[in-house]
Amino acid sequence: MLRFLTAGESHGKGLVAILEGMPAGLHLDFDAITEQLKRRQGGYGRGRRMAIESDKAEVLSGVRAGETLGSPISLLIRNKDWENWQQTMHAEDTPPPDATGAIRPVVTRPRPGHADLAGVIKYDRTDIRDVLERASARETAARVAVAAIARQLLKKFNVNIVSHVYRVNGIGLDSPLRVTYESARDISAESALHCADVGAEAMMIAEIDRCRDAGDTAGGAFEVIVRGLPVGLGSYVQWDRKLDGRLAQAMMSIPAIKGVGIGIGPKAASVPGSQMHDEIVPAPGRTQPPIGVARPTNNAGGLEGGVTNGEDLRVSGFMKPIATLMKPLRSVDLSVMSEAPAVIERSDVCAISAAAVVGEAVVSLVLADAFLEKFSGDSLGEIERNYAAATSRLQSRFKATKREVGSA
Ligand code: EPS
Repeated sequence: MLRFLTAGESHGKGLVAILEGMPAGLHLDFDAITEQLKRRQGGYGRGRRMAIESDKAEVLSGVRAGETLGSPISLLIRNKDWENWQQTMHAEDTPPPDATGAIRPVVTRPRPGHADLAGVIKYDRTDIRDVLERASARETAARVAVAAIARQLLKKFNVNIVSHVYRVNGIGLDSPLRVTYESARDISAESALHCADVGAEAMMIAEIDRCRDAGDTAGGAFEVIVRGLPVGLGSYVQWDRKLDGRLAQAMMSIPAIKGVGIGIGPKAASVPGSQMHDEIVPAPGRTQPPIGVARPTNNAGGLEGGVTNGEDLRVSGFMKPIATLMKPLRSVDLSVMSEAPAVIERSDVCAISAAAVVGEAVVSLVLADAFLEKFSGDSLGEIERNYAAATSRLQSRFKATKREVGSA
């Protein structure tokens, strides 16, 4: 079982994560972890915080001389912004004598759409800062870091994960299925929004500008596409083993994600069966995976019965607009219980590009877990042997079927 926990406040010393269940013997590419963290920080519409940070994960345990040991891998991402917050965010009773930064006032006016109100009531706090610091999407940096390790395991088995942003508010492409794996893979790292369609991207950027000028915020939609998955990850035999359910839980745990789609997604409710289901045709030469059949369409998004079926996995995420508005919505000042505008915290206008990178991350973690379930082993070598045995079993099975059909 692959599992992880994260900790850390947005303006505390840093974020930490522990990843357990990675096999021993995986050679880690540290630059690839930094690369994923950098991708998460980018995208048109991000706020000033991202100009302060240049996220990098220090590996504290579980790796020796570049190779995983099978023991828990712990990571630390330091917050550069900590030096501006020590007087406000110190863990000690009183700020240490050398504490830097300003003393910030207590936050008492909850933002509609953020965890502020529910959080202060649930945890019985008076300062909303005690809630927003952990509810902040800054936490996703820790998930991206552990997922960067999970995706290195998947890559060893030729599983590749890409994403694309296809909508900002109501503007953009009507369906993510119009974008191929190849065109999502080939989007430049420098692209402003990581959209596969340059014309649509220009309109989406204009929408973000419009929102910024109006003191408003934007949400959007993205899709994660995974190529190279073996058939048979997940299972239909029990509710909590269905891979679509596991992916949905992971995607919905990303801050501000309000909906998840697999393949055609919610549109599945609006088309007849003849237009929904992906016909099965013979493909005797197919090697990736070697199952002897193919699908001309992929509305199912690579999953049937909660099990991977050999087609690209396609998972989309729908993000609500950021909850901090520069032209704030009505709220209540909880210190005096009278109407007041919601607090304005530094924030992003739109974080859809970052959400897409986080989407890739959570999908990687679910898939690595399901992969280890199927081909389990304590070392990479053991997993490789299990994987090779399963592949050769498929090859011989579908070769045999072809011969039988031919001789009939
Ligand atoms: C974020 C860090 C935060 C925000 C954003 C995401 O930094 P700060 O609060 O210092 O500006 O930019 O968080 C939110 C939008 C939110 O609502 O919490 C990050 O690292 O992704």
